[in-house]
Amino acid sequence: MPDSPTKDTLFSQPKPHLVDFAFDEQVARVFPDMIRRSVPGYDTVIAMLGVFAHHFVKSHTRVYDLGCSQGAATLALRRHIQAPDVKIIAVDNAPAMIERCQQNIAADLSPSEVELRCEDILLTPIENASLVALNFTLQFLPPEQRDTMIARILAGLNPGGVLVLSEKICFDDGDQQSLFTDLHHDFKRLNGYSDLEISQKRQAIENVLIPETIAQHEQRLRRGGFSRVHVWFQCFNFVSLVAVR
Ligand code: GEK
Repeated sequence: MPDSPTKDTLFSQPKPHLVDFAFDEQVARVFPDMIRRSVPGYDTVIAMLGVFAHHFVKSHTRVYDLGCSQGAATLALRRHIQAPDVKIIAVDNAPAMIERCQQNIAADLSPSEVELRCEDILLTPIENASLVALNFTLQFLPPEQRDTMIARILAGLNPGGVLVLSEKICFDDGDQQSLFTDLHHDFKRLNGYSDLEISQKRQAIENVLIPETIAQHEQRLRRGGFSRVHVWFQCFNFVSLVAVR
């Protein structure tokens, strides 16, 4: 049977010249399949965003989904916001992602208003926020811009507001790094990716996605001024942290 047009086969053929990974039309077309088959725990993290929304989102505030892609996190948040007069601001700088996000939001009937913005998240004004989601997006910002991003989020969060930060991570301990990398690649293999796909994707993304350790994330969040910082989820080399202002 031929592959479905939305199955991720982008790296299945040998590529003589690998270019850096970009969130273009080709990637956007297969993105929902790609992220589920590539990020262990992705569906759990998305589902639990609904629990964070239920717990933290207050009436008359804003919720931000920074690096929203096609709106999976936005929709999980929106479906569990019970407070009235909440506006969700979903931001991505890839037009091909925002276009699909727009269609997905339009097909959802939850009451909270959603504003979509196609821009760099470093430029998004953040204010009166009760929840900010940075779901696998900070990892794509140049490391020297990450402190600024976190400081902007903290400044825009109301007291008691929360940042949910999900990231691919690396480890100081070489044995742990190689074991968790192997387990991640096994996860991808079991999801149908070939060794060629795994190695070509790895090369294409290595200059674009720069992971940090859990300690680096925790230190940045504490240094920024968050009062409580906890890891609430980890699956191999992927984590999600909750940071309360
Ligand atoms: C999800 N959160 O499904 N400004 C705006 N968007 C950016 C920037 C930037 N500077 N850098 C990267 N992006 C989503 C998954 S994907 C994760 C997030 C992944 C966007 C980029 O265009 C892409 O859509 C998203 O961040 C990262 O819950 O592909 O591993």
